[in-house]
Amino acid sequence: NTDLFSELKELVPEYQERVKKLKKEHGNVELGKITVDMVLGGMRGMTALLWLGSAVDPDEGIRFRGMSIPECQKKLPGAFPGGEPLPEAVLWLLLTGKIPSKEQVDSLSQELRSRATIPDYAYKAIDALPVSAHPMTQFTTGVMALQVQSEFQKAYEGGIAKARYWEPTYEDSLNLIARLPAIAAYIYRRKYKDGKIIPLDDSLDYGANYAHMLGFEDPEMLEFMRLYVSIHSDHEGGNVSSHTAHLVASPLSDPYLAFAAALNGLAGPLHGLANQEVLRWIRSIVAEFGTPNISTEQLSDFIYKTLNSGQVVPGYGHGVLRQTDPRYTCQREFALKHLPNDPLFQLVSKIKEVVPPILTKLGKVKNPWPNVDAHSGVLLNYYGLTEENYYTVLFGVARSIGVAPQLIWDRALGMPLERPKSVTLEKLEQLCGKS
Ligand code: NMX
Ligand code: MLT
Repeated sequence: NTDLFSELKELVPEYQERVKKLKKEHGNVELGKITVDMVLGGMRGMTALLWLGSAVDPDEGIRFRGMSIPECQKKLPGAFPGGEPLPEAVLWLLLTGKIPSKEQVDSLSQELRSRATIPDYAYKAIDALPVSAHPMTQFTTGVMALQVQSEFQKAYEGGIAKARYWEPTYEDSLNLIARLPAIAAYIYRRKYKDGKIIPLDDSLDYGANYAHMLGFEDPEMLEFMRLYVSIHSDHEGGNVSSHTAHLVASPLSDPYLAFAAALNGLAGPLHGLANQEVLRWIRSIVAEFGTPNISTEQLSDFIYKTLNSGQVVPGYGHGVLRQTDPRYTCQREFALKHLPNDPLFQLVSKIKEVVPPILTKLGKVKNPWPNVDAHSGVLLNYYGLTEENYYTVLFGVARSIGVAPQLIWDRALGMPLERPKSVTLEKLEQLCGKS
């Protein structure tokens, strides 16, 4: 079956049955305790969300439908034999739990291209903002303009039955994923280049087409974009952007509304904006010493200067991970293969040696190791995408591939409106025996 919708349609009854059985037979099984620390500590460690596509192990990192990044690199189709996994293949995997064939992936590539028409008013909505607006502000504006074409909203207004909600959600999701690269590329070219739109190339896959529309043609950059989009797609359900999308979609807000909200969370410097902050920070190191080729002592002094001024070291630490992020590692492997002598890559490697012991010494940082954002910027910079304020937009395009499958499943499984209980400070004190 080369049609993703048909493949999914076959799976829906089976998944619905599994969820029904769990609710009926095991609804009272306890998954853990809720402590005061969890309520005051950003809900860390609280298992409270169903997320089908991926799960993060604190030590091993992300698995997409049970597959590690190296396994995905081995088993998912690439643009050529041995190439990086195609984002379309990741989308197929996350949505269906099945490894797609090359034919299935090619058919999905074609389908995404055929859905990628951008209404003129979406460009105009972006044009209404000053060019100086942050790329993420322009991006959410563009996504909100795309919402005008929501199939879910139309179907709901037309009285669609609940059992079929997932179908227009699928339509919106695929349209959203298909249209994001063109919107994102428009913002890049408007803000940093000549403003001219580079049309989609019908011979290219999703990741390569995004690079192409940004204005890049180097096959190595195209290949890096495939890897970049694939590894940034999903990071289980609790990260701010994915959790936000799921929450906002729960009262039946359509995928555009939910994803625009997700992007607003991604734009925070402790989440997706960290990739921008990392390159800015690396550049400030180079500016301070006049060269990227600095000693361990100089680097150590600079890190302490950052910490002593009350800032975090961007690209280090994580809410769940307790080891080096495998998304960092695969980018490092890519860099070792393609740009081993790049001075900024060498600086990134040095930072990885010097930062963790310093963060560990602080005694409060739970994870001193690098995350995904510690590496992406130097690779993008090497291939000519030097404007770091744009980096979170790339992350945002990729995140749609992780978020959308769950929104479709949320509707297929009839997931309810999300509404957890909160507690007042007085009540919390009372519960702790401090009346
Ligand atoms: N540099 C300095 N201090 C840090 C760092 C860091 N990289 N990471 C954690 N800490 C501090 C943190 O600010 C907190 O301090 P305080 O108690 O004074 O408020 C303390 O260590 C304990 O924090 P953790 O429990 O280790 O981390 P938490 O789960 O709260 O936060 C992050 C996780 C990712 C927000 C945090 O590690 C951070 O701010 N990192 C830098 C920003 C970053 O790289 N974010 C990107 C995450 C990945 N992504 O793409 O989303
Ligand atoms: C992500 O990819 O969403 C980040 O690593 C943050 C997270 O998982 O909390």
